[in-house]
Amino acid sequence: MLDTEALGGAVLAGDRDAVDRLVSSAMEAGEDAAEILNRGLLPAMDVVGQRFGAKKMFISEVLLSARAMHTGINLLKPALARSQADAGPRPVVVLGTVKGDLHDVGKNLVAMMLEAGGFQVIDLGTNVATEKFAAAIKEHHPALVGMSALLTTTMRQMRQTVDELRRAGLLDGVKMVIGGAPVTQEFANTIGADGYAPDAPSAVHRMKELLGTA
Ligand code: B1M
Repeated sequence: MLDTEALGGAVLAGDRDAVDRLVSSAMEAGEDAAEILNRGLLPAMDVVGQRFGAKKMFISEVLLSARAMHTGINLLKPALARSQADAGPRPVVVLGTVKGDLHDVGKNLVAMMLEAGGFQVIDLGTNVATEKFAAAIKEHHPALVGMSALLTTTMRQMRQTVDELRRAGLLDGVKMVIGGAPVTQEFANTIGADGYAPDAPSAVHRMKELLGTA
């Protein structure tokens, strides 16, 4: 039985041990991994965002919440992957949070859901400069590149990175999907991205659509 209140409270308190215990016991009780993620972990991170925005939480506390969230996500990862794994060849996605941006909770969720959805993810992490995207594209020949930005300032960086990769010919034949809280479909249109997704499940769906496998 999933105790959403206790789990949400543990994320808010940044209590990794409690998150570990509550997620583990919910899984042992047969609770669906996607339910634990969608009803227990994600809503708590929304509350963190509201409190941070209202200056009711310090950055240090937000970081602890983000780490507690990662603890939960890591526990769910194998179950989510098992439930959705694909038997066919796995299209490669190069994924990263753009230069100047250190937010990775959402990007990690996207990575996890993509892996669970049958993609091979080359996760470049956060604060990824154009050169690093370029090197990964040359090395891994991905079908798709995914970029995340959580700050209005790094949306500008996203535009620059996309422009630079395009000018270098590195996006020829490669589909580009972007996301992150301030990113919109309109912004995706202005920078010429092939797709925008508001959340991790729709990122997987959009990428499959672009490959014609949705
Ligand atoms: Co920051 N931060 N932060 N922060 N932080 C925001 C983004 C902010 C909205 C908070 C606020 O003011 N209300 C605000 C941005 C304002 C703006 O630019 N408009 C902000 C700020 C200002 C800052 C700093 C500048 C604060 C400071 O230092 N004064 C600083 C910047 C540091 C930097 O990056 N250079 C900063 C720092 C931090 C922490 C390090 C403390 C921490 C990050 C820890 C970490 O990620 N490891 C942090 C956090 C946690 C947040 C909030 C509270 C939560 C973000 C989060 O994890 N959300 C955030 C407020 C908010 O978003 N409500 C905030 C949960 C996550 C699941 O959602 O990341 O949106 P999200 O991802 C979603 C979708 O967006 C989408 O799918 C995900 C899952 O469904 N998605 C994609 C994401 N990437 C995608 C890619 C895709 C498709 C979909 O395709 C490839």
